[in-house]
Amino acid sequence: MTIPFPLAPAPDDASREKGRLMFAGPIDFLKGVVAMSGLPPADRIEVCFAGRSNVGKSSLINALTGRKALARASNTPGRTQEINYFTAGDSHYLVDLPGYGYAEAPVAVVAKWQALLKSYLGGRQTLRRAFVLIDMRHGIKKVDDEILTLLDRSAVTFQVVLTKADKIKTSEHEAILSQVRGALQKHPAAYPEIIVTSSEKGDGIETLRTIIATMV
Ligand SMILES: Nc1nc2c(ncn2[C@@H]2O[C@H](COP(=O)(O)OP(=O)(O)OP(=O)(O)O)[C@@H](O)[C@H]2O)c(=O)[nH]1
Ligand SMILES: [Mg+2]
Repeated sequence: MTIPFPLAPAPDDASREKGRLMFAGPIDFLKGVVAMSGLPPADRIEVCFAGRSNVGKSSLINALTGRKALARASNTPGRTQEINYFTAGDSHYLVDLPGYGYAEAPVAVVAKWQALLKSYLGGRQTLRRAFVLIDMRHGIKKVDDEILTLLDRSAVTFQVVLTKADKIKTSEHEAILSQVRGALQKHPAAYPEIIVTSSEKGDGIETLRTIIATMV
């Protein structure tokens, strides 16, 4: 029997080298966007990092680029409140998104950035893939599922990236993976491979670099 939604395989040497080169090259902060009208020209491959507040989006971008503070990461949920664009060479945009499912900030502020997040996820034509980050300790929750449904409706391919793998025991991985696989079954826009990562320890980072760099 084939497992639905297997783990992404380890990259071969040539692809890994492509990933390494791209992320060793220039990666720069371009701009923070607060309205759809502020998006940069849609002239290259774009991937974004979406997920609940505090799931580790900004930390993952820092791990990918090997820089501690390129994207602002913090223990305070709701740290990223704008759509932050980074350029990787001149071929890709990497996009750090505000988190969803965060209720502690003033209602009007949250509503504004959530609306922007939804417009972006549903309306950016050159968005090639949305990486949806899921905390490996928690699996897919209702708020995540709502975002996945939005991505289905907008026909945006999304790939699940499990984060903070270092925070749970390896023996607990399978149970979480089966919960995630079960939840993905009903999402036609789900890319059929899952990536397990730890920004802290480096797990999965090379694989994710390769996936981004070899995307055409
Ligand atoms: N142990 C461990 N901690 C992590 C990992 N990734 C992120 N964290 C921690 O989780 C917290 C939140 O990380 P961020 O990267 O700021 O999360 P975010 O998703 O960008 O959060 P918002 O911008 O608020 O939506 C920080 O304290 C990070 O150090 C990981 O792989 N392992
Ligand atoms: Mg962030």
